[in-house]
Amino acid sequence: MKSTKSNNLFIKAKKVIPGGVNSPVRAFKSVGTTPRFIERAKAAYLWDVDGNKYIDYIGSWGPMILGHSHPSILKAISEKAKLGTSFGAPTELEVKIAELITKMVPSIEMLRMVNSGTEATMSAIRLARAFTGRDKIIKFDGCYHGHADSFLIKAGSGAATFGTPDSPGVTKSTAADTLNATFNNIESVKKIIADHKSEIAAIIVEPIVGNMGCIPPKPGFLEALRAICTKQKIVLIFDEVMTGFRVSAGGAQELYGIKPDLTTLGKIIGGGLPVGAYGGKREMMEMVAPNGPMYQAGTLSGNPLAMAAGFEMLSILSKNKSIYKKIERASNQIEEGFKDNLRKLNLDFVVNRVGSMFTLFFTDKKVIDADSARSSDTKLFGPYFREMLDNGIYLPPSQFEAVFVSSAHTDEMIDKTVGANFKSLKAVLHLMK
Ligand code: KE4
Repeated sequence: MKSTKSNNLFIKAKKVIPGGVNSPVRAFKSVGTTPRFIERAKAAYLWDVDGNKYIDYIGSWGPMILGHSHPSILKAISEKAKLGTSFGAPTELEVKIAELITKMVPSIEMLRMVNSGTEATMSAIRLARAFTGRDKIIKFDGCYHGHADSFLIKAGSGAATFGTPDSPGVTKSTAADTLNATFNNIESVKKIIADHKSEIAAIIVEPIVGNMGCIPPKPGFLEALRAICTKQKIVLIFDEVMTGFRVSAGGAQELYGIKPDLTTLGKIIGGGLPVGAYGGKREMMEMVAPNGPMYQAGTLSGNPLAMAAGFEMLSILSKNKSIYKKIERASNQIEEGFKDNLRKLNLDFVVNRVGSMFTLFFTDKKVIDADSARSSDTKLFGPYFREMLDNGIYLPPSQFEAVFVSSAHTDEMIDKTVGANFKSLKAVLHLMK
């Protein structure tokens, strides 16, 4: 596939944008090829500026569960745009989408709209700190909650439970308030709580991890988190920016029947436009300004165009639960096809899947946490990614991201994808250790 125009654009982009992209993962840094500059998208297809066509499994990193350029979402945006784009004042649609979300996700009694998942998670931990009067938070090694300082903290070395900054510019004092536990390891959580009695404001978790690649919770893990938080009066925050409305209409909390205290949302909630939200128990949310003392604000929060896209997306999902059955069937077809290919090639790589989120890990270890995910052969992932791209399959350009299937992925596309997977694995076999 030629990529002349993308290559030329990338050269120009790197002169005026850091790394040539407006979000790092888009730079294809870990897969050793030039990012494709996308011109347009429709259903499950993308076309790049060189005219190449791809079956898309990124879906804008989650929002495109109904496929791209969905007619009624485009219509909702264009109709709303005729009435103006932003007022900086309350609108009826904000009330309607908030009411719809509180119906779809019953643990959310009240919510506040923001403009990204990062804003949602940073606001949620501020609220948890305000509500409890405590400073520290527990996150899980390998989970990603956006780029706020409190989250860019990697696990301390060895037994140290104190985190260390995972990026220059994050201060040591900020890092001291973020403690890293191990996903799927409840003992690691108990140890941190024992070491930091009554200092912990919140535990924030991706209930199904997408940011180490897809890692499901072990049976009982989320239940144990819920029990510990209830007992210790720690705020349990489910970061459902990725899983919200993705794995079911009520998110991971509906799938696993767990009620968090606060939930953060993003991606699908905006129907492809910039929207995040945080919400949960009324007694907590009432603390948010202007009702209460916890400050949080945003010029474009609840923006009419974004609300129009999000309300249409959520309305479709809430009224047509059969969409989830359709996506489940398609995702299962891909998973079984990939596993068939692995058997034929005598490879024991791991496929983790929950609903329409899945990851093929280039490792033979069960992937249950950050360490096991990191045992993947990332040197092999790059050539595999490039083979798939050349076969017209557009995967997330990192071993540590989830693949997303939409309701627009057809049987024909899935057959092509499974076929490309076999060809690509075969092509890189010689590189395997
Ligand atoms: P945003 O600020 O990117 O809207 O959301 C941050 C965020 C928070 N929580 C979870 C569970 C998330 O997955 C994300 C963002 N996800 C990444 C993809 N893994 C966004 C892609 C990117 O950074 O460009």
